[in-house]
Amino acid sequence: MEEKLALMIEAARKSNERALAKLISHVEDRKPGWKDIMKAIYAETGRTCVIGVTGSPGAGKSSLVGEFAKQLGDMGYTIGIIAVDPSSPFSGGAVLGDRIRMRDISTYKNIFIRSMATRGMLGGLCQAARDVVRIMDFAGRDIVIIETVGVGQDEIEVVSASDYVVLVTYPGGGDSVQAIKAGVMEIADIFVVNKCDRGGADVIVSEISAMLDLSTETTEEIPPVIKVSAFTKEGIDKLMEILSEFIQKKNEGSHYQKEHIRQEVMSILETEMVTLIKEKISSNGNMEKELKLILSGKSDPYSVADELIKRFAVIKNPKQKRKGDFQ
Ligand SMILES: Nc1nc2c(ncn2[C@@H]2O[C@H](COP(=O)(O)OP(=O)(O)OP(=O)(O)O)[C@@H](O)[C@H]2O)c(=O)[nH]1
Ligand SMILES: [Mg+2]
Repeated sequence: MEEKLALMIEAARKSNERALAKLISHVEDRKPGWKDIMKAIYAETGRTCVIGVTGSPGAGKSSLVGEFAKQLGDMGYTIGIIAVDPSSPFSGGAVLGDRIRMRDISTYKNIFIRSMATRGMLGGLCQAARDVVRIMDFAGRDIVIIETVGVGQDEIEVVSASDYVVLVTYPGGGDSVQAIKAGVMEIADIFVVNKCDRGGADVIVSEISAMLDLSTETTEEIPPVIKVSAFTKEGIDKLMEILSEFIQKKNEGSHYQKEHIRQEVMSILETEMVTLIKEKISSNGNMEKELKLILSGKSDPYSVADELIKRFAVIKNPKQKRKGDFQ
């Protein structure tokens, strides 16, 4: 490994925030040596408790994350926050709002904040988030909180890779309970109804509880549903109590671990395979020959895809490599 990278790792190990930020950028941008960094730090990770916070836009996720990050910081934990920005042009205002709210807490010495775009993440958003979590973990963050708007499949995947998932909703958010995306409901470990200072929260709490009663198997534990207000701080104590239990449980060993690792290896494989095949294709005439065959009616996209997979991704006998096979 390059000496510069080794030095960066060494400084991040000692919790140097500049080195931590640089290391994250290096890996996020997939600069040369990124994988060596991840390999080098892996053995020293796995300690951090990862809390995913998701929910409808404007539910108060950032306000709540700010609140419990401060409290956890005061309890002596070091915190990393990953704010996954909705990079859609429609939510430009929300991103700015996030930054302002996040700025309030970024002056806390125990809190390190990192924003992440949802688009254009090399290697996929979920893997990028996992990598950032892991680097923060290596740099000694006890707790990493990931905030995402629970709208896209990618984002659901991001939170599902967390140890615990907090789902935030609020009264007045339209058809709030119906708005909870299928797929998020199942992965939530706690349901938080925010903005209870406004009224109407009890109705949402009962609706969610009724829904959980119906959908949860009798052998499963029903996740808690609590109402809070990031403004008046009502219910925040209860929320902190539950989060502390999560953190405690994580320290005793997470049952998700094996499944998470399986998913991670699959996701790394998927992106690496696609990258490799793309490279092979572009250095082998960029499919010009095959495209001509399709255009002239002599082949079709399905057969070409099959043929390219055979040619570039399947090594039948590694000793007899053909030209164009993976090296
Ligand atoms: N009345 C009331 N308003 C709140 C509460 N918490 C947050 N808000 C307001 O709700 C709006 C959205 O809050 P955010 O914390 O940015 O919500 P978010 O879920 O992070 O929003 P996005 O990241 O844009 O999806 C802001 O105007 C907050 O001031 C609360 O407990 N009560
Ligand atoms: Mg937010």
